[in-house]
Amino acid sequence: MDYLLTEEQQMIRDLARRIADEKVVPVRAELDEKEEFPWDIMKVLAQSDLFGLFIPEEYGGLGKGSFELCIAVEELSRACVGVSTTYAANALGTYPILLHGSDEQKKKYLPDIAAGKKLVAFGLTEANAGSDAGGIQTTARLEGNEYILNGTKQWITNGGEADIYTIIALTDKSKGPRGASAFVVEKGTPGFTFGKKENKLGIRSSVTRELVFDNCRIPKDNIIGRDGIGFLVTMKTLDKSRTGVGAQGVGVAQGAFEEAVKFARQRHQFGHPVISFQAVQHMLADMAMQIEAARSLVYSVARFIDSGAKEMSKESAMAKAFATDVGMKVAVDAVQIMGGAGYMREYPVEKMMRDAKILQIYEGTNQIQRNVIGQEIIREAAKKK
Ligand code: COS
Repeated sequence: MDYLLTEEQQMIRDLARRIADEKVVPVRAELDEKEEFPWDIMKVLAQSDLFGLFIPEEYGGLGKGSFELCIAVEELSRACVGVSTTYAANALGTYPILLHGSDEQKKKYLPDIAAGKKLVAFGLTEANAGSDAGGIQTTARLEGNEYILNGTKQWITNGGEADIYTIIALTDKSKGPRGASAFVVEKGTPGFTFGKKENKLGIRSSVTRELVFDNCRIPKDNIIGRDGIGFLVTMKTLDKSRTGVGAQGVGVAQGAFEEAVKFARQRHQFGHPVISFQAVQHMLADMAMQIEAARSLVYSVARFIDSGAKEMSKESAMAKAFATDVGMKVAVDAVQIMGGAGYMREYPVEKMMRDAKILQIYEGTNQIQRNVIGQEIIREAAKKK
């Protein structure tokens, strides 16, 4: 389908696809097997200016929006969701600074992020605060000109590899979520260390690690926005980033679909290529329809966000849930079409299936997305009354 990309958007797609085909596809199985962080690929993305896509020109970026970021994320995901997660989580971690940071913070951090010199991670989740993001326990106590952080963040993408961390912590425990604030914490700050590295089902080249804060002192000025708006910063950040997770769903679905078509043309059974059987054609037809529907939704929502929309929770949640459910379904169906071969490590679809699962879980499970959509439906209905 023609999505009427501008010449520039098409160039971004071509660039990201070339990097995916030439640099990611040849190494993805090995990165997955060895759980190796894709630094070499990150360097190529940096040299190609793709880290600066969504960062304003005044801070050294290309000044593009969610749409262009989604295109790049989709193309990388078509090759490897482990790699695209590393890249997309960088944007997730940057959004708090971009959306609520001071001009000084933007000047200090964004140029290095745009140049791909420094990688970012977002630290919200804790052992007892996953879907219930308001239940975090990490604290930040103000003492003189410093905040002192204590607590442990769990399952943090890019943990240990990133240089810059945007961290959500409670400045006033008695207020619950309304007592949360957001901070920038730099790697190497005394009292900030890295704990357990997770061994995962999929996205194994993406690193997932604990962040441990033990009387970690950071300058008072590292607060993002003001005291008490940490939950809002979190929600606005997730509203912006969830469409990108949807783009990952579209990308992995596209990658798995292409593998299934290629295989079904080559594989002969009963004297015919299996693609000639209607049972297989119908599966491929459903996959193709679902991919175009997911892509259309993700692109529409990304364009809506870039139009300057202030409220996008419902739309972002729809794009995330729909497109990642499609990503999972199409990856499973690709394995099914390829049969025994699909199940083997020799072919890429078993990895795509393992990778796709996380998309239905992280940045808010798809059940939480449906909660967000449901709450908005109720709000809209109440307004009309
Ligand atoms: N934008 C602005 N404000 C928002 C918001 C949004 N998108 N979503 C919620 N809020 C506000 C609410 O308006 C409410 O404000 P008041 O206290 O002033 O009324 C406050 O935040 C709490 O909202 P709510 O009552 O809906 O929160 P819950 O405790 O029920 O938690 C959340 C629901 C939003 C936390 C849950 O739906 C969610 O998104 N969980 C997943 C978190 C997640 O993605 N974790 C993974 C992150 S790792 S990358």
